[in-house]
Amino acid sequence: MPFISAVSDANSVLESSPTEAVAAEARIGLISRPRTLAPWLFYDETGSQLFEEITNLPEYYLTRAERSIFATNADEIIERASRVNGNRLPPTLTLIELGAGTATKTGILLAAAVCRQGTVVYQPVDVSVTALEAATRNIRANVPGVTVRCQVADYTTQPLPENRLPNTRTLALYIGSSIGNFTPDLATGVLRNLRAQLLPGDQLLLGTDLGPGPGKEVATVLAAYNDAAGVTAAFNRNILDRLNRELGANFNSEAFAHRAIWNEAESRIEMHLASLAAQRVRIPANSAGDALNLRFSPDETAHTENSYKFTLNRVKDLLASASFHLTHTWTDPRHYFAVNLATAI
Ligand code: AVI
Repeated sequence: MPFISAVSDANSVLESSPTEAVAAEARIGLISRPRTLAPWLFYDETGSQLFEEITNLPEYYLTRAERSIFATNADEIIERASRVNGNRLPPTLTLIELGAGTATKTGILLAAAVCRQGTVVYQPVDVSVTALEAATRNIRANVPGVTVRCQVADYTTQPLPENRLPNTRTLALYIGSSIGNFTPDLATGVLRNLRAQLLPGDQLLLGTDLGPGPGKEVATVLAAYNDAAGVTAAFNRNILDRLNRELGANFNSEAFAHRAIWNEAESRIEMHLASLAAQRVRIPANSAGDALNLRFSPDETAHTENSYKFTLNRVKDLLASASFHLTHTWTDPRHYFAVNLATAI
């Protein structure tokens, strides 16, 4: 799951219990100006279900485009990730997935890996136990030959599983454009943290959403975050409902409008919650401090998410900033999305 605040800040917040982390994050974000609410707050049980719904929306092209790239190129992806220089034995790949969720697209890559090497060890890492249970059920039912070893962890702060066998190579999957939910500096930090746990020659498969350009209108990107059925609006407002449920706050989430805007200068979609009127909200005293009495003026916003959109050059530079060398990129026929393979150097 993505986080937007500084990795070091997120560390200290997330090391506490879930409710304490929510209380601390809400306090830090809601007293700052402009107000913010970190996007990891989206993903309680309701938010995770809403996100699953988003991935099936007609406007949310990202999931379909990435899945189609896997469906067309899975064998080549696995072959390239296994490639060696010279005449050494090809390594056996172990697949680790950061922020695996329910692993719906990953089965395509796992099936290709089983086809190539007979069996495969798959290690999904996620903060959500429920998502990992669903991932395990899904992979066990659909891809024979896979040994699933789950790890409940926040991959931005906690170490990845480590039990490497001889002649194995790690293929780390960081797909779904989750990297796009970090500012550029933090994105480099997340990839450096990953790189520090890999060996030279290990591989990273990075999914990135591409920015508007020839054949991809700004309106297409915007619609993905402002769907007609209002699911993304519900996903955004769920942060406020979550603060009510978990902290006893008294937000009226319907009194906040979902706003998605395209920030051209930063090449990102921003999501905000905008107060529809002058209103007061109270969050009772909790582990993070005294009660908070918040006053929202009409149209005052809380910034909830950034979703960066990339050029291929930007992807290459980002990878290089974390000591990965980009070796191949696959895109869908409309050039909406890119799947990038890189080697740890
Ligand atoms: C998880 N992440 C890549 C999604 C995105 O597209 O930035 C989260 C999301 N926010 C609104 N819709 C989907």
